[in-house]
Amino acid sequence: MSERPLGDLPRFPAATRPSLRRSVALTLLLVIPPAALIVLMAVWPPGAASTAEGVVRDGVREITIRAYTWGFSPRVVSVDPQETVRFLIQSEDIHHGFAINELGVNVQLQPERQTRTPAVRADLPEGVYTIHCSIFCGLGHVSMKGHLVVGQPARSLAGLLPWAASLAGLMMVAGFAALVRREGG
Ligand SMILES: [Cu+2]
Repeated sequence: MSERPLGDLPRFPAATRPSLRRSVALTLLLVIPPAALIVLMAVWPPGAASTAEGVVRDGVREITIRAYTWGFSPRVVSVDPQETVRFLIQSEDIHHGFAINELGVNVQLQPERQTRTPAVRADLPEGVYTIHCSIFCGLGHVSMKGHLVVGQPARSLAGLLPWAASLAGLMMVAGFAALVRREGG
């Protein structure tokens, strides 16, 4: 083996195969944990465990929510169809917004203060609606979201779409990274 002339050394395949195997392993290592996390979050939203109950006062259910950089707690709020609700939102830090387009709710939250929305009736078809921050509050602003669940909607495939898209995006980035590594060495 050590007697083999230099000219016989397999150059290209020997040089690329181990590095390809390494980059595939690295890619899997980088992709699997976040992908598992995305799938987990899609099928089992952690916020669902802490759905807000609220207190009924004069026929209006008052639901208390904390807003912070960058999220809402609880992340999921469930109401009954046609129920009248009011949100009491406490900003834990800076200016945020609290908006549910379908209910016509959009309030500004003052830093470290509680803001009450008007009482609104959940006159909506059963389903999942987005709660979002409506005031730009930095890097994570676009991800500052929650869900309003009206009634008991069946879990729809459409709800999984954003997660599937995230997963696809992650795979593309990983694939590209593997390709670059392969090209590079
Ligand atoms: Cu924001």
